[in-house]
Amino acid sequence: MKAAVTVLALVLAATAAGAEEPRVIKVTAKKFEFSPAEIHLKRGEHVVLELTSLDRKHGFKLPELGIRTEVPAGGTTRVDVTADRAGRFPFACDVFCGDGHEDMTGILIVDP
Ligand SMILES: [Cu+2]
Repeated sequence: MKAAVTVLALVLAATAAGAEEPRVIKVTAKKFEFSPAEIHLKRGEHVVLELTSLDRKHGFKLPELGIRTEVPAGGTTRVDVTADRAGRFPFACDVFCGDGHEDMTGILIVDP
């Protein structure tokens, strides 16, 4: 009986831990676009953006939420995002990556 209770406690603990895992949103970066270029989340939701470059080094700047990071060539960078307010927040590559770099933009849409 004691063993059964222990197993149940472990299962409950594992379930609770799983519920706190942030949602991972995979985003690829390449000349000259982010995909998806439109990312949705809910206000207060903790998500992880997993940014992967398919070619060279890129930047990821989302100034209204204070986010700025770089994605190495062929590599992946994870960045935590929790938006405390709803709105439409533009992001852009801020590492010059060639003609067309200026078009490398996207938008994070936070639903209320
Ligand atoms: Cu760029």
